[in-house]
Amino acid sequence: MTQFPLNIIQLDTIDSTNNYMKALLKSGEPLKPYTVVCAREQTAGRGRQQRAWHTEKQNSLCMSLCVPFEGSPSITLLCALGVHKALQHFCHTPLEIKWPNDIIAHNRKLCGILTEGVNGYAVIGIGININNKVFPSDIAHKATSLHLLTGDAFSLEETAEKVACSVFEILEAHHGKADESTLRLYRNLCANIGRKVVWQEKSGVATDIDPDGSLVVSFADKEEKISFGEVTITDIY
Ligand code: BTX
Repeated sequence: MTQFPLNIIQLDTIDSTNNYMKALLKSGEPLKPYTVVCAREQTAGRGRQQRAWHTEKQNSLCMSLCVPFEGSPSITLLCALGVHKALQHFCHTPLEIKWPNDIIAHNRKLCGILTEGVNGYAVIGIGININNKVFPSDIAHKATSLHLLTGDAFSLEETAEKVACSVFEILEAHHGKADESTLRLYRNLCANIGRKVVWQEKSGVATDIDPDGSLVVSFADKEEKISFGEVTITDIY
């Protein structure tokens, strides 16, 4: 894996590393290349649609990085592939991607990614359960961690560096846009494909990933390309 000269801003406690990165970008201060914001503790971590993201001091990794946004929504798929590649090095359990960008193992969420746009940049927030042993009751049935998967303890710093380098590597190699080779890789890792899914209370079967990054779902009446909203896989969380 390519080593990038990361500029890591290590924070102790922050509301959200994505908020911190967005404020940096809005301030107009030039950012050093390969800047990564990491926090030991996040007090108001966010998922998509303003859902809460749970983190635990010392055990959870919360980090944000940013890249100039070239305009393709498929950047989200590339980020998921970059994180997947880095995390798969740490465990033997086959990891999958739940569209668009959860990393899952045994049908449980190991990592969530929140991509937001600001001032021509994509801010990519990555939350990974690393050394967590237990989770709050509302997510206990759907969360897992690298520790629970392997029995090992991991360095948050080392994991952050590997994940950041892997994401920068794939984004640079493909100019922030999924191409045929990355789409093929994504389809092979995507947990949705071939399974029953529900979107906006309609059931269907996910059949493909479109080059623009949307999920193709075959419903009883027609096929649709889904680019937003929550898609639930029927038999998992
Ligand atoms: P999401 O909206 O797909 O997932 C959020 C949902 O996942 C929650 O509603 C809850 O059910 C479940 N959940 C919450 N915390 C966890 C967890 N630790 N493990 C497993 N499941 C959980 C996913 O959003 C995107 C998350 C991005 C988080 C990063 S952390 C760094 C950056 N800063 C920030 O505020 N957000 C990002």
